[in-house]
Amino acid sequence: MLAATIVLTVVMSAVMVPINWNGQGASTAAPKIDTLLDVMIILSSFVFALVMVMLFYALWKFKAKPGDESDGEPIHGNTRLEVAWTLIPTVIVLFAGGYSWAVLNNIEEPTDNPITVDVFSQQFAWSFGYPGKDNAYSEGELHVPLDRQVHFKMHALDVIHSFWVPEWRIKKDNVPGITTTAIVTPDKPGTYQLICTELCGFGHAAMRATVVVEPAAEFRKWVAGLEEKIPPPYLETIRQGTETDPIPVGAGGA
Ligand SMILES: [Cu+2]
Repeated sequence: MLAATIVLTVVMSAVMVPINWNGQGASTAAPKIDTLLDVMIILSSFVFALVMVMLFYALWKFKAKPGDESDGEPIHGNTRLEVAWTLIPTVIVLFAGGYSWAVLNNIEEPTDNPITVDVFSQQFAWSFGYPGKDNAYSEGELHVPLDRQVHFKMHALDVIHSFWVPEWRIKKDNVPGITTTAIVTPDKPGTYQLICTELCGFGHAAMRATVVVEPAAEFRKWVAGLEEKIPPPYLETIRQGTETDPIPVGAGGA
């Protein structure tokens, strides 16, 4: 049975691990999260294989003979089996939890000079506030510098939304009344899409914004050219939001 379980685990992992489930990666977190997913696939394959092998073994081994109409034997527990089916899942879940925790700690490790960008979400649009110029503000288009850690401070103006750029792998809820933080270091220049991934109303499916990752000099030029300022009610939202991020973050200069 153990041999069959191992063979099935290896076959399923060999089919599923090479698939690029998350698509292109464009942040320092992406390869770490993709590796985490691969490890979870292997663990899940093992659990699935174990259950299937035991199921089919039982079907074959304990099949009733033709004409046998008698009741099954009553079963009064099996200590060894019960210890095994408690211990194995406990070890797997603790390992998965510990490993995920370590990855999250690693990808959220603050660097020396992060930049802070405010994210405002509302039905059904995104807008952004930048440091470096007095409350510079853009709607529907987010620019960030390449290879520099960005701390996105999330402010929901009405209902819950969720910030997701698939290439960065990070997803974070925007919740009215509190300020949540997503930490990302984009490491590939290009244009991406910010997608709302929390069903927030009728226009949810269209709640997207363009994300441009560009070298620092171009980013500074772009922010300097912004004419609009963060609207006063939005500044009030920032002031009133309860900070949930334990890491003290100053307004990083551009
Ligand atoms: Cu939405």
